[in-house]
This record gives sequence, structure tokens and C-alpha cells, in this order.
Amino acid sequence: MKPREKATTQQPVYRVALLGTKFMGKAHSQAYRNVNMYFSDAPKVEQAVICGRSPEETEQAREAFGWQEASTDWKAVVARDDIDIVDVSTPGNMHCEMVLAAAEAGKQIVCEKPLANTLQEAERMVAAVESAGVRHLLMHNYRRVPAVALAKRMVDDGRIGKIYHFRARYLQDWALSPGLELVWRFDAKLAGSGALGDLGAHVIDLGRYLCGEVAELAATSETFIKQRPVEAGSSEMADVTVDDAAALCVRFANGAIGTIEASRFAPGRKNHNTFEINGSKGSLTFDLENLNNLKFYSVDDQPDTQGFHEIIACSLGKHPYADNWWFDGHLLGYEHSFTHMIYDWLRALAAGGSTHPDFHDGLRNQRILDAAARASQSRSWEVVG
Ligand code: SOE
Repeated sequence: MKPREKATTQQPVYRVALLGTKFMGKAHSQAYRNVNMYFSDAPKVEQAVICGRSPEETEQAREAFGWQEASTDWKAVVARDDIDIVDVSTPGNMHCEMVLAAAEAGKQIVCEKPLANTLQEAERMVAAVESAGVRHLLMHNYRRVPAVALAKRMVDDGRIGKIYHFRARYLQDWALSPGLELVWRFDAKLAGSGALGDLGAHVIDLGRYLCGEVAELAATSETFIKQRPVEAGSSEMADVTVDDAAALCVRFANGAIGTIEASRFAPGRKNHNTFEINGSKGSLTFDLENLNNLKFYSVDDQPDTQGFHEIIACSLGKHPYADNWWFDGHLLGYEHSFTHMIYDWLRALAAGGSTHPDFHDGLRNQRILDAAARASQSRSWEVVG
């Protein structure tokens, strides 16, 4: 579908409908809100409608996040002719239905990760966007942290050489308390899986982005707290139906090997999304809790000063996305990665193309999640389909 064109300037204007008002709804909103302020070459975007379930909360979100309209009827909004982009920022159990409806209505689609709760849903979603001929973006935002984008550039430029290892962990600690109620993330019907799909999916995406396709894997997972109060303070308990933690041992198609860990039970680890890559020419390490920095070790450095060097990845003219923000070293945050995703996506749309990660990446990711779930049941190596 063609975006609206302003009669005066003939610039495309993309009108967005956002489905979801919570944490991810807010993160995506700020990207739409800021992209034209900081990226002067980005096509124009309008925050048309935000959709949620509760009229009060949706209206509050509309006002706070800068949307023109609020609605509790996402189906009617998705069908509207004045909407170009549908952004699905709901829990995973709604992704498939919403994406199918948006594809049917001919919208360009943004979806929060993981793409779906099951492999079958992911396959249906890819088939739907392909047959509708619409563009699709999957919000694996960490690819667009400048230090991570720099790591990708260095890998592609051959500066790390042949990759031997990808060693990654995504750890949080918010689920530690047994008194924490059964929020949707502990319910397989709503979330699909636990730490594996929530956190592991990000690290798997980074592994694919930086090192290539995963061919086979072994995995284990555990649910440490098996029952939780149905509501805060309640003595009534219900089963946790997802994993609290998962650990994968992976073989990449290019011969590299890796380990991937995801946990919500790592005291002190708040948002510890970290990787190390070792190759024939050097190593790279990144930690989201220090997200502007990338550490680089080169085998070619002079022996007396050789060691890991810390690069502050926000220098103008040198680092991805830096020119659009502040002066050298003025540091960026978590939210900027979403803005960068939307910037690349809008530019790709206006050029008639698309950008990665897209739903095909999401489907490949889902195949790895599926193989990990199978491997942790079978306790044997599984080939990624
Ligand atoms: C919660 O664990 C969460 O918000 C994830 O769902 C996000 O994808 C991650 O980026 C931060 O943590």
C-alpha cells in the first residue's frame, strides 16, 4: 500500500497504528515520536492510533506517548484506509492473529519479538506477509545499539577473522522472589516460553546476526519456582508453565561453536545481555549494562600495549547512527536502539525495500527456539530445521 503523500511536499507520510500500551508499546512509541526530530532524512511518520484493552489506560497512553487517537477496537483500526503501518507490541499470544489481520489489510507490519509463541504460528505469519506482499520488521532492537552495529561492521570487514566462538548470556533477576504473582510472562498460553523466548530469542538473534546460522544444538532448561500466587498477596497458587532459565550449546553452520544462556534468576544481573566473539584475528566483547562500549582485542597490536581496548561507540563520522545525536561521546541509551530500528525501516519502506531483522529472521529464530525446547526434553542434540 502506498503511504499518504503531502500535496505540498510530495514527501511520504506513514501513519502508524500501535497495538499495545505497556512497556514495549512505550518503547516503540518513543521511537516514532523521536525519529523525525533526530533523523532529518527519515520519511515522516504520524502517530495515528494507539490500541489497548482498557479505555482508561489506552487514553492515558495516548496522551503520554503522543498518539492522535486511542481505540479499544484493534480490528477496526487495522482495517482503516488511513493507516499505513501496523505495529504489534502485545504479548506473544496476540501476535499471530494481529499480523494475519494486518497482512490481509495490506499494511506494512512491525512486530515485537519473539515473532510468535510457536513455530506453526511463525510459519503462518511468514506465509501471510509473503502472500500479501507487505513489508515486515521484527523488533530485535539490540542489533541497532551502536556498539553492536559496530561489532557487526568489524566482523563483516574481516577484523575478527574466522570466528571460532560466540559466547553469550542474557540474564535478569526480576523473577527471583517466590512471592511474585503469576504475571503473563509465567504463562505458556500467553508468553509461549519463559526466559528462552523472552531473553534467549534476543541472544539467538545476535548470534545469527554476528556469526551466521545455527545448524544444531543441545539445550537444557529449568523452572525453579513451579507455582506462584495467582495474584499479588493471594494464597491461591497456580503452576508456572514456562522455563525460568535455559542454556544452549550451539554449532554454527560455518564451524563456529557457541554457548547461549538466558535466565531470570541471576541476582544482581538486571539486564545483562552480553556476548564475546573470538576469531583468528581478535576478540570483541559487549555488555548491554555498559552499552556504549565495545571491547576489542587485536592479535596484530604491538605486544607491549596489546590488550582489550575500550571503544566508546558514539563518535561522529565514525560510529553507526552517532551523527544524528550529540557530540562525540555524549552517550546513548536503551531507547535509542528502537529509534534506529524505526529509522532504518522507514527509509527502507520509502525506497521500496525492507530491512533486517524481518519475519524470515523471526522464523529462523523460532526454529532455533523450537529445537532448544525439543533438545531440553530429549536431552540430546537436535538439528535446527
Ligand atoms: C523483559 O524480560 C524484557 O522487557 C524483554 O521482554 C525485552 O525484550 C528485553 O529487551 C528487556 O527485558
